[in-house]
Amino acid sequence: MQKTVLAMQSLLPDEMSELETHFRVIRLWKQRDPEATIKEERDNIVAILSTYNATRVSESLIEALPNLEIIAQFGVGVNNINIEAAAARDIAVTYTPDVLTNDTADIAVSLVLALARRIVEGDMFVRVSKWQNGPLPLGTTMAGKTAGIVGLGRIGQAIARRLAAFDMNIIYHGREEKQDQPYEYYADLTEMASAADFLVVSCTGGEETKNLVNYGVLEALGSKGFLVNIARGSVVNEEDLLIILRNQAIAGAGLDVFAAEPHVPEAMLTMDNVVLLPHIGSATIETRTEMGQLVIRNLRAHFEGEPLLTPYQ
Ligand code: 8YV
Repeated sequence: MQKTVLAMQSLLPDEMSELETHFRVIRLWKQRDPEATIKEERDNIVAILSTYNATRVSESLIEALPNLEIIAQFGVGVNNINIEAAAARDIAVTYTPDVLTNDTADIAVSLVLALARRIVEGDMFVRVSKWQNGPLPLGTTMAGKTAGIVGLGRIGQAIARRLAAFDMNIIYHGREEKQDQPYEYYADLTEMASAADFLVVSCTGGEETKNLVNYGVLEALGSKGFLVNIARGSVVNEEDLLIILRNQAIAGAGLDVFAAEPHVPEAMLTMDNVVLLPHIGSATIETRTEMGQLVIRNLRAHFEGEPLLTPYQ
């Protein structure tokens, strides 16, 4: 008999079909009464397919599923999963690192470019025929400027390599200095923000980094500084950011992530000094295909008694 997977969100159609050749899949988002479905299926569900913006894998959900063996996350950030509750029950957790690193780093660089060179503003400027009345205000040179990376993990390093290729100076902040990295380390985030022209947030989300980038950090970035966030909305204090942007205490912000997606603070929608994206770091056909494949391979490996491909921790 096929094992039952509780899916919180769909994979791409091909991967979803492939998943269904190996497992019985319950699409939770399609259920009229998701809670009732979970109760009815509680003994059957042995795996969860989860993702950052769907039903959370909370302690109570984990407790409600006595036969749960594995949680396979579609994504690299796992802050939607109660990892401690899973560990306490010895439930395996897998995720999809590496395959999305390049695409996510590309989005960070796109936001740096968009802000520095007024790309989105320029496009609008042409479309609404403002060009006829004079030139777009000047942008900012990237070469020679300093990018301060918050979180020099896999994605942070890929961003650093890309921005270094634009002749930018790279510095970083994180929990600890990385001996194998050539960039200057700042133990203090506010100090790094003072030294940076672009503050690029690429650390993990969750309680540990909640509101890490606050008023003081943004103020230190200064009126010529730009903020880019491709990590999690929770890392930046959104209220502080709104005040700072309103007062033009920084030059601008490029955001792919928000505190309560898909909600974007109303005030941001009319600001000229922001570039807003709908969380598209990993959103390419190639990467989402690879992420889906990795989810399937991890699930299969678990139930076939093989080592997991990408276990979390
Ligand atoms: C999402 C992400 O997982 O990997 C992450 O942590 O935030 C994204 O890649 C993706 O959008 C799927 O929902």
